[in-house]
Amino acid sequence: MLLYRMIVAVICLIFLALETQSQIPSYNCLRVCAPDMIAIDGNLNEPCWAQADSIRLVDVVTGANDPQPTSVRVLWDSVNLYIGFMASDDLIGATLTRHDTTLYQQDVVEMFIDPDRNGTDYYELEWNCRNASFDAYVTYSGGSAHPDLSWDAVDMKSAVSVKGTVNNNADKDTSWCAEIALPWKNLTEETKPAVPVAGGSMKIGFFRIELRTSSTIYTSWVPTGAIQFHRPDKFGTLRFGPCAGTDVKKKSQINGNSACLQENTACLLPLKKCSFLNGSRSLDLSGRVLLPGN
Ligand SMILES: [Ca+2]
Ligand SMILES: [Ca+2]
Ligand SMILES: [Ca+2]
Repeated sequence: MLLYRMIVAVICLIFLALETQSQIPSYNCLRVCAPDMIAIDGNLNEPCWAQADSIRLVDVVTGANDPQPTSVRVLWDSVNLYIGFMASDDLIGATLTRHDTTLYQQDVVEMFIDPDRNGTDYYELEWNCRNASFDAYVTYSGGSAHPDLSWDAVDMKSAVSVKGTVNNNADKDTSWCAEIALPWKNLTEETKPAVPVAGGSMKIGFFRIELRTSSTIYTSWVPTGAIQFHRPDKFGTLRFGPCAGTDVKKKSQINGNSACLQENTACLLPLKKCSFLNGSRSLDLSGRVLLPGN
């Protein structure tokens, strides 16, 4: 009888673990397949962004939808991780403008990224509507996060656009948008640069803090059940999608085939079969670069 109960308990624990695991979402991150396709100007109007899936943040405690939605899109290439936050907001405001100040005490969007997925150290980055940024290398142990603000993403580029007026409560605003390029070379976790590979993955979290007139709203990609963002076990999975080929150089090198030009302007997979000026390469439907004779 005791053995039977132990077997049942083990089975229940396995199902519980599987269920918990299944609650952690995954994001298929498309690769930007040509250089200089994204201008970091605070506008997500490049065709790449339109093709990227959108994550909607939810209440970090309850998982409920936020009446002022926040969407996050992510892209990658061998140089950068690209992040686009679009934050609906009828009351846009922030007064902090200096780097590494307490941006999290005001309206802010945040990303935590754990390149080696170990859950014991990761990077925390934040941006506000003034394009001020905060970045820290966080060690996590015993359920506590220990941020080191001396770490800076020195080559990170960000830009913000605002539909509305900042720090003017007399009118009704619409939204603000942060567009970011975070170079992999800055993520030297445990002294090893983070190098994404197609088919590989990292752990990542997205968050937002909104100061309302009478409350503060905390949202997250994955609810943690408490007003607590530092839960690396609740980070989602960022999966790196395949690339049409690093051989694809610039739009100007692409043959005048309008379909190909359009596809490559979008710079994402899958691509139609395209010919290039030198006639030596084309792309198949899976986006692979085909060599002559293939
Ligand atoms: Ca842009
Ligand atoms: Ca780590
Ligand atoms: Ca810093």
